[in-house]
Amino acid sequence: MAKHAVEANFDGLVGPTHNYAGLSWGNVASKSNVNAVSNPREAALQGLAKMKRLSDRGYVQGVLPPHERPHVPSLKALGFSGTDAQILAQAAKSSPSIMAAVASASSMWTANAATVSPSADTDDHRVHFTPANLSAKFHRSIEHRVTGRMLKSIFADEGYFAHHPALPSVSHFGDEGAANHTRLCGGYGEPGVELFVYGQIAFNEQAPAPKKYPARQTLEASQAIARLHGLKNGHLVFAQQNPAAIDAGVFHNDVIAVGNGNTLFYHEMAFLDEQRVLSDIRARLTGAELEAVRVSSGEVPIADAVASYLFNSQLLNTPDGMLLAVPGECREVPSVSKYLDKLLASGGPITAVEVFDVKQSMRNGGGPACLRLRVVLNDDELKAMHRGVILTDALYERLTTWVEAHYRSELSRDDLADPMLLEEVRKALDELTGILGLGSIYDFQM
Ligand code: SUG
Repeated sequence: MAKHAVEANFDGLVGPTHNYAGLSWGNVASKSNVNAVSNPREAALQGLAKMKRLSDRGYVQGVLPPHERPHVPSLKALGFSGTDAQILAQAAKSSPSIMAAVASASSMWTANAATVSPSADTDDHRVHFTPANLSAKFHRSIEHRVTGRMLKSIFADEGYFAHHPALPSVSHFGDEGAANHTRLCGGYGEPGVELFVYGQIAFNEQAPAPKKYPARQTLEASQAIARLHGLKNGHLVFAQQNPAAIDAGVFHNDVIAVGNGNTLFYHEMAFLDEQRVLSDIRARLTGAELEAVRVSSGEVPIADAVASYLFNSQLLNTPDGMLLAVPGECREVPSVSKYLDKLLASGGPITAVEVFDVKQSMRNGGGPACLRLRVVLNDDELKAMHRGVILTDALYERLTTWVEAHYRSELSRDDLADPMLLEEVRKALDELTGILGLGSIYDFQM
């Protein structure tokens, strides 16, 4: 019999080095805001406010801490040497792009942290985690080791949780985690269908692929994760992302589709073979009929979907239906705002729309859905995990005070190599692991 389960959302707490460095070719917002001055304090407070609102609504809300940035061990591995201050100065002088990459706060987008398969789907009935290698971008490829440590520390009980290392970090196995993975199901505790969306087939040069921007996820990576997680065929659908969408700035599937329960909300340009995707899901979904909420290009042109991040919304169960938690930009793009009004009047599965302000993150191409990693947990698993990262009123207050004490309100590219910034970050993170009860997870703590 299916066990009672919930979807817990783990948001990445925005780190003290949040900045706009234009590091992500193919991500339109990242490129268009390059060198803008960021406000890390505001970014972290916006993220915390989002978490608090959802936690107040009764959703299980967790926090994943930021990574240590600038990451001096990555600079050492690239041949920079001396004291930390000398290493930062050398890197800033000779390789400003490398310096910016190791200072990025990109771990905030925890939809890319890992792929997670709930125990109701896996062979051994444990929850499986694989940190994403994020090999498409250097600044993100340095996240997975620490992400793995965090996940192991939070989900430590091997009786319930299984952890795999990231896939080999080469383009053939490029893996972007849950941003390209959606689960559809009747109830969270029932076996579901895991939809893996890939941008290209690495070992088949003839297969369709984008022409302008890179495809970050490969079929081979998605298949490897499915094998590692012990997912049977009956639970699996692999679908190719439409290369034209990637070339229009849809660098992850979660910029053009989001699923929850039996509902898939997507743009008509999301998949290369839309009808096959729908019929494959329908053939496997048990305990519910698929509700496909399709948005046409006539209603929302793809450029507007990318500009507003309509599909990078969180789709959440409510007592009366489903809530779409959208970024504020959705009400600023006329076609999208009009569409949302129509959606609400349609009597479909999505019954509420609420706006969340995550502008600081949005300017780097990260909407509400990018900022969270979904982990479906049954009651026993929820009890077994480390509870210190679950947001309560007290933890929210504590984290807000912590941000206000440690974060700068302005950061530009020239500040990234400031040795004082590194010191501030380490002091703040050391305190944070204490607040969250996580033990030593950072390189500087080892
Ligand atoms: O990987 N932006 C991130 C945004 C990730 C969004 N995640 C999801 N869609 N799930 C990326 O492109 C920009 C950093 C900079 O340019 O400074 C950046 O890494």
